[in-house]
Amino acid sequence: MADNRDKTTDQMKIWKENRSSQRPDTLTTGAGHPVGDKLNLLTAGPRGPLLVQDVVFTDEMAHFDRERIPERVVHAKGAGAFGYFEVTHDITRYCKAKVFEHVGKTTPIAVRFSTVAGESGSADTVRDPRGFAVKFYTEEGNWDLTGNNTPVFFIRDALLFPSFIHSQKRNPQTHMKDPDMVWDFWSLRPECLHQVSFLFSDRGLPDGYRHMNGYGSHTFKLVNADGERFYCKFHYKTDQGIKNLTVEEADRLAATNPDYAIGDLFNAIANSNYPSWTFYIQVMTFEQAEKFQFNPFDLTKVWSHKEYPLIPVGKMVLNRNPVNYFAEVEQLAFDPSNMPPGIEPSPDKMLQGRLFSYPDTHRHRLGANYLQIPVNCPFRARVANYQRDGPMCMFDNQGGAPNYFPNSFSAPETQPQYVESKFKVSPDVARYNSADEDNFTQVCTFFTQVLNEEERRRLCENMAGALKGAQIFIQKRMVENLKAVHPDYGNRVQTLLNKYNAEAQKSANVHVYSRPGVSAFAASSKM
Ligand code: HDE
Repeated sequence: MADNRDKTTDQMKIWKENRSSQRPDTLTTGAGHPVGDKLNLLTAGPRGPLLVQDVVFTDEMAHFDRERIPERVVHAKGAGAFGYFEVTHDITRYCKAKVFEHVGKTTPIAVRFSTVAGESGSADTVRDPRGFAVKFYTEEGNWDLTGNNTPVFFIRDALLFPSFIHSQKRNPQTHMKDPDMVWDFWSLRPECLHQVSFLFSDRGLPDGYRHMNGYGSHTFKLVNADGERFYCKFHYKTDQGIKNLTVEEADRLAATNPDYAIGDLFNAIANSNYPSWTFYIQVMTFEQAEKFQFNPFDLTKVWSHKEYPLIPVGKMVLNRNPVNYFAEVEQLAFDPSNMPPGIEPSPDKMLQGRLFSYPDTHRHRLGANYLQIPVNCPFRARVANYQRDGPMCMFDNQGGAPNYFPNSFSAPETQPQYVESKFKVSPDVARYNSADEDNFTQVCTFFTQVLNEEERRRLCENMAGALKGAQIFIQKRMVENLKAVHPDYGNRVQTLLNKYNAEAQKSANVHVYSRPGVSAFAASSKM
C-alpha cells in the first residue's frame, strides 16, 4: 500500500484505529436486533423465492430506498467544518449581540463552504462564486451569516432570483448547461456586471476553500445596548493568503480530482493545520447612509474601504472535521433570518427575500422540525415557544409546558430588552424598478483600479472564452454593456470574440462540407 496517502484516503484506517471501545462489534438491524447472517437472503430453497419475513432484508432495503433528501437547489456541493469565533477587539459601542460581548469571548461555530450552480456530484474547481456560510451558536440563539466569497451579488431584487438561478442551471429540454441562457440573463440585466467581472477575474477560481475571503455581502443593522443603530457590512479575510487556480490547473483538477476543495479542507484540519480568518466590520451611520452616493442597501455595490475602513473584531478558526457528512453537513441549515438581539436586517431587498426563502427551503428539504437536528439546534439557548409536534419530533416536545399563549403559567408577556429596533417606513407601496441604479461606476473602478494590466487581460480572455458559446446577438448585447463600463473592456472582449467566432465559423464549414454522405444543404437545414 502507498505510504503517502493523505488523511481523507486513510479515513477508514484511522477510524478503525481510533474507534471507541464503547461501540460493540455486533451487527444489528435498525431496531438494534443482532443479525446472524447479513450476506444471504432468507429464501425457500437455495434458488428462492424470498420470504417476506426476512426483516434483515426489508429493514435494509426500505431504509436504502429513502436515503436521499432533496439536494440544496443552489450550493449543493460543499464542505463543512467546525471551530470557534474569538473576539479580539471590542465593538460593543456598535453592537450588543452576546457573540461580541467582550474581548477573549469564544463562540462555537459551524461553517459550510460551497460552489453554487453545480449539483452535489459536480467538480469543486469550476468558475463559480463560493458560498461562505457561518453559524454562530450563541446564548441568545444561532446567528447565521450566510455569505459568499464575493462582496457583491448578481442582482438587487429578490424576485429575479429563481430566474437567475434557472439561467445558470440546466436547459429544460437538453438537461445541459446552456451558454445562451447564462449570457442572455446576464446581458439583459446589467446590474450583474460587477459580480460577473469578479467571477471572470482570477478570484473566480479560488484554490480550495482556505485561500479565499468571505463576506456577509448585505448591509445589516447593528444595535447597541443604548438602542443606537448603525449600518454594517461583515468581512472575513483569509489568514492563509489569497490563492487562485489558473484555468488550466482548475480544468485538470476538475477531471482528475473533482473533490479537490473538500479534500483540501479535510486534510488541513486532520493534520492540525487549522485554517483561520480575521473578522472585520465596516460601519456606516444612518446620517452617512442618507448622503451615500449609492443606495447603501444595493447588493451589487461595495462600500469604499477608504471612507468606511475595516474595523477588526475577531478571528474564526476551524479545528474539527465533521464526524459524519450527512448528519453534520448535508443537514446543516443556514438561515439569514437567524439573528440574535443586536443584529437586524437592513431594508436590502435581497436580504429581505432571503429571510423568507431559507427557512422555507429547510422545511421542504429537512422537515418542519429541522431546528431539532443537533447541528441546527440552538443548543446554547433554551427554546421556549408554543410550537409542538410535527414529523420527527426528537426531544421531549417541551414536556408539560403550556402550548398556547397568552397563558397564566409560563413566560412573561413582553421582554422589552429584546424588542427589535424601531424604524420609519412611509413611502408608497409599489413595484419599484431598480434595474438602472448605476450599474457601471463601481465596475469601472474594479476594471481600471482594482485589477492590474495582467489581471485585466485574463479577465477579458476568461470572459470571451465563455461568452463565445452564446449566440451572436447575445454576445453583442453583453459587449455593449462592457463598453458602458469602459470602452477598453468591451473592445478587448469583442476583439477576442471576433477571433473565436471566425475560428468557429471555419471549423463549422469544414464540418458541414466534410460530413460523409450528407449534403451541405441537408446538414444545414437540420440545424
Ligand atoms: Fe442563497 N440560497 N439565496 N445566497 N445561499 C440557498 O438555501 C436565496 C444569496 C448562499 O451552505 C438556499 O439551504 C435567495 C446571496 C449560501 O447550506 C436557498 C436569494 C448570498 C448558501 C437560497 C439568495 C447567498 C445559499 C439553497 C436571493 C450571499 C448555502 C439551499 C434573494 C450573500 C448555504 C439552502 C449552505 C443557499 C436562496 C441569494 C449565499 C434556496 C432567494 C446574496 C452560502 O434557500
